[in-house]
Amino acid sequence: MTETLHPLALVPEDELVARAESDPLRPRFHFASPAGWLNDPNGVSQWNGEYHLFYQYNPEGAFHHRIQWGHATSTDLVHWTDRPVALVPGDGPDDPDRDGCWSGVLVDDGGTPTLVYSGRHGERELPCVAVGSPDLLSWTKEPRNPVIAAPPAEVDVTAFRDHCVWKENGRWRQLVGSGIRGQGGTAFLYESADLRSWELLGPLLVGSAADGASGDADWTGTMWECVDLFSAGSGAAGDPEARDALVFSAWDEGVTHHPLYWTGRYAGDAFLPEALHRLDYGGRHFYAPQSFRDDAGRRIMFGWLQEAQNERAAVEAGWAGVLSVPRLVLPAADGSLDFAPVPELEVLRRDHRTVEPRVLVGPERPGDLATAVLPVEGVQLDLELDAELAPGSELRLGVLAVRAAGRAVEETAVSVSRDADGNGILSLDRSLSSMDTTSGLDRSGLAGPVPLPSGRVRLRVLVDRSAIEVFANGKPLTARVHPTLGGGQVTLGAMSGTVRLLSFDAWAMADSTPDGRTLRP
Ligand code: DQQ
Repeated sequence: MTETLHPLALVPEDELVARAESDPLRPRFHFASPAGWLNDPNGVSQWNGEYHLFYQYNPEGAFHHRIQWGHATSTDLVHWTDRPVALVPGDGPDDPDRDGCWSGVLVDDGGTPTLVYSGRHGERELPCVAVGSPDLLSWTKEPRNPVIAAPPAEVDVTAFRDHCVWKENGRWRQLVGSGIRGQGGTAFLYESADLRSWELLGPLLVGSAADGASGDADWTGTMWECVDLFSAGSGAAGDPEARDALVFSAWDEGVTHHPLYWTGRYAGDAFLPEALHRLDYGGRHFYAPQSFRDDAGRRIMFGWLQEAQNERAAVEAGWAGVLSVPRLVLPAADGSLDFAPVPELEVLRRDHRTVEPRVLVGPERPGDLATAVLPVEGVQLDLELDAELAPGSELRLGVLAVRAAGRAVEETAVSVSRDADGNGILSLDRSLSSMDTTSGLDRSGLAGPVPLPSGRVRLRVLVDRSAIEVFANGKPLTARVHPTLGGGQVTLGAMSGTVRLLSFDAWAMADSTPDGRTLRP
């Protein structure tokens, strides 16, 4: 019998894992699917002490099609074990999820693990429910799916999908991401006694797509994907640092823009916004984040690091998409949120190196180089530095570098600058990060503001082959790069002004995922 392949499935399924595992650009301490396509993190949670990570998965190949729910578990948030696929689209023509099991969450329904997800049928997504066995390894779909039959009547919605579900005063509440045509993104709020029968309470908050332009880094889009409502802080009553946050990913006509969040107050059936913030300066490279509170009371977030290469290149590589490392979400001093890799990640650190404190002085003439190659090298690194920037100075850290005759052949550069007024900017320059001209690489520059109290910056940079996560005083910038030379030099210098390097620590990072995985565990 000849199998009919999806038009994009250039790599036979039995070769996919070998192809993905042999790709030198595949991250080794970030979670990726065994091969094929991965997008949003779903159902992130801790259940009976064990961490669960579900994710949007296509084991047929590195393209988005008839999405399933992959599943992995961990006891330490670092090493993950593949588990059987949790949800696959229904076979029947009328099955509400016959075209995909899209994003959703895991909740504890009186001891029964329960998934709430978006079933896709044709071009429409509707809320569906599945219940799990006590070990969370097999799932049974609710026969009455979809549990909400249609988007709110008399509202012209741009889309209607993705879920945030919680229990409040003994009743379930649910947000479904959406948008009101002609107005902006929104999240519809529902209530239920049993997770099966839902009453619409109304939109929690409606954005305004007319504010700003679609190219703006904080444009809120025409639809809000993957809404996530939580209280950031210790969770203890009366915590003065507590604040509510409504996270969403701004979407417009099929374009995934960037993750944003409102801080403000969730009260009654509404969210009273105080300020809008960019969640990650990498834009679509940290998309569709989802968070949970773990048993220790920490809020932990994962995001999807989209590809910087085109679909053809990803399909040939046999894999696409990787998750961020788990991040702590912390209240920041200015009322926003800060983010940091979970400390558990440090178990992967090897071969500690330091660089002596020194004063870095920018070149006398702009364009000249004042960059030193450090005695640290690798394509899997954890770098931590502390520096003090004088007004008008810029610190530059190059990674994944290959230098010849004092010039970068390939290099990805992280910069922190402080202007004359003391304002800080974190940026990533990918213009020289790859010599590849055939994969349609996204080399756009990425940047955003960082607080620099007294000019001080604590910079943390995680380099994992094609995945880069930067944290500057708690503000993250995530990106993907596709160098061709395999270089791992690290360079440091001042581009202008004077920078005092106070400390620099570097570690090689071990692999967290063994090879030899199977596509359908
Ligand atoms: N991805 C899912 C949707 C969600 C989008 C489909 C965000 O549920 O809206 O794979 O990346």
